[in-house]
Amino acid sequence: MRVLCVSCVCCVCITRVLCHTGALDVVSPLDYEVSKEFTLRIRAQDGGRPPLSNISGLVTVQVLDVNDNAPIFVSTPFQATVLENVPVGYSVIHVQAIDADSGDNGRLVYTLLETGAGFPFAINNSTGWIVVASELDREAVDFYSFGVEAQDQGSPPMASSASVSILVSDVNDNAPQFLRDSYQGSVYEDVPAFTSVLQVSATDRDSGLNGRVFYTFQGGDDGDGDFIIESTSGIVRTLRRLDRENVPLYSLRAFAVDKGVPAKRTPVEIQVTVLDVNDNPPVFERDEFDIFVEENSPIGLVVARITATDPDEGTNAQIMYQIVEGNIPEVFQLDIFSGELTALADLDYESKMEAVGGPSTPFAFPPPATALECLGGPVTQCWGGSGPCS
Ligand SMILES: *[C@@H]1O[C@H](CO)[C@@H](O)[C@H](O)[C@H]1NC(C)=O
Ligand SMILES: *[C@@H]1O[C@H](CO)[C@@H](O)[C@H](O)[C@H]1NC(C)=O
Ligand SMILES: *[C@@H]1O[C@H](CO)[C@@H](O)[C@H](O)[C@H]1NC(C)=O
Ligand SMILES: [Ca+2]
Ligand SMILES: [Ca+2]
Ligand SMILES: [Ca+2]
Ligand SMILES: [Ca+2]
Repeated sequence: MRVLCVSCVCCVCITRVLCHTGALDVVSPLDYEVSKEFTLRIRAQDGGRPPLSNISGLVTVQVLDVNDNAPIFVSTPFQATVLENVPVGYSVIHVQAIDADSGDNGRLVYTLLETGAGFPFAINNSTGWIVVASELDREAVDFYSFGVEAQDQGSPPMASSASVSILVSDVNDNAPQFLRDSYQGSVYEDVPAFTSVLQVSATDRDSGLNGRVFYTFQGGDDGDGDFIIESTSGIVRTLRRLDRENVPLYSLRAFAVDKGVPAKRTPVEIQVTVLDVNDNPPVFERDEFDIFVEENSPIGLVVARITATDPDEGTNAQIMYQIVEGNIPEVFQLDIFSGELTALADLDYESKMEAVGGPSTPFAFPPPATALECLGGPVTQCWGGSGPCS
């Protein structure tokens, strides 16, 4: 029996069945992603009269996948923000591509593009999760932009790429840093309150409030309240009158504090030297010196050493002695520097002495000066006696 014609009974219009030969041709494009399988019912008809046919023949056509779809990234571009202190391994962002193919033709492997050695992000090549691979530091790099590629495992493979940007956000991980290890300044003891002495300055590498610095003595040492520090400028000022004779040197301790939460603070040592002003007159040890000279003392003998002290410093404390009253005729000689009082003749005089503190000429130098009486009376009494007066 010869089959005259084989034709398609129940099928979509993708095939053509040729009569006589029964060859099955594809007449329109197949798409595995649309239909993976076709089931065709075939009619066979003979050339008899009447012709007999049989339509029970079933043909199943399996469409095989070929790699004809490239991966497609969804929701590009990818953007993420990550805190700079997240641990290594932290998942930052999921980049995902889809591939309509099946099997290896749709199995995607992700890689990062344009990333050199030491790049702080890595991608899980199967999931597409981008993770932190090494410690981040916003103060070094605060923004990353790179590419990511998804490649299927078809043959030949198809790939597509997308861009990823990651913003590294700040954490208060830097303490303020002073520009110098310590600060030194000096100020005269007589300056008015609120005189500026010096300025300290610190920087903070963080951003925003984490990097905004203010200054304070709180928790440090403000010289028992003798100094203040301006919180924004860092200028150290006197808060009241100083006294070098009381405190010649201040060792202060200030802090630079940022406004992060929690705040970071850095201490710094500040030395303030108080410079002397000639604000103290010399002071005699006593108001009165009673000097007794023995009977047969030779003329020219040092009968006393007058001493005064001056709490000031340097030339402000250099004392010169002079007799200001009562030495007429000249019976005493007072050494201007040593204060040695020498008798030049018989003693029967009231004398007045002055000690002048301060540099340059003792006479022209302005006060303070203290006059002191040296009483000659008792000396006269004792002149002829032996031993102290009674
Ligand atoms: C069609 O062919 C099948 C398989 O050879 C057979 O079993 C069946 O009886 C035939 N049908 C007719 C109507 O001849
Ligand atoms: C990628 O992610 C999968 C699923 O979470 C995990 O099993 C695998 O270990 C990861 N690969 C790497 C290299 O981390
Ligand atoms: C994916 O990553 C794993 C672990 O790093 C590696 O062993 C594997 O070879 C990678 N696969 C491809 C296709 O690169
Ligand atoms: Ca594919
Ligand atoms: Ca900081
Ligand atoms: Ca920081
Ligand atoms: Ca002084």
